[in-house]
Amino acid sequence: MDHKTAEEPELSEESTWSRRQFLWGVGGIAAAGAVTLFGRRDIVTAARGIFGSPVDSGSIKFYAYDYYFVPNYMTWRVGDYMRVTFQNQSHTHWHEWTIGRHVNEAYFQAFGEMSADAWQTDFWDNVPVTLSNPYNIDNFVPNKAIVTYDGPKYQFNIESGGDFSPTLKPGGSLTLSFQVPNKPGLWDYGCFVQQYIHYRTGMRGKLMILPS
Ligand SMILES: [Cu+2]
Repeated sequence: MDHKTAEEPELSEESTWSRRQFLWGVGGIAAAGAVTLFGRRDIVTAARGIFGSPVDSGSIKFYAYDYYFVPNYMTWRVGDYMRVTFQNQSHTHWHEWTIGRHVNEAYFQAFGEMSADAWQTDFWDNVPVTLSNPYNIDNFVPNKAIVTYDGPKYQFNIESGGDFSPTLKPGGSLTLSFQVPNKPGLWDYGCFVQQYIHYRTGMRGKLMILPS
């Protein structure tokens, strides 16, 4: 699908997807278009670099920008303990972090009754994870993860529906601590804010999980 022409209909459509209450931020659409090429190049880089990349473990930082992730590929190993601090570096935009397989591409063109599930398989299903240090959390959807909250629950703005996803306001951050589950292989991650525009313009990456 040609993403440049495909964006056009969405510009004239009002968002009807309200689950996460995402805002069509001022200038957000134009900015999303402007970074399209950069996003594409990042994907190519990710595909090249994913094999043989160093294995992350322990404490790592994971950043959201407009509209890409740093890093845009990661390698984890089954059984390793991870403490990922997810931080939204944008001053203007909300961003989320989801991990899964098989993006529901039909929704790229969907309006109205659009499901909030971006992935057919959610990586976090049945995965124990502890959330801590919430700051400027817009909402958090646990889906089927086994979540422990470090601190008062209201700070996490827990919602239901859709994939496991912390969504951070501009400048927000959150730490996710977990043991890499026995789900080896290649996974994708992405941000589906603003009806997939973030994802389509480059806000995605690859996660390789090595067997233990
Ligand atoms: Cu985003």
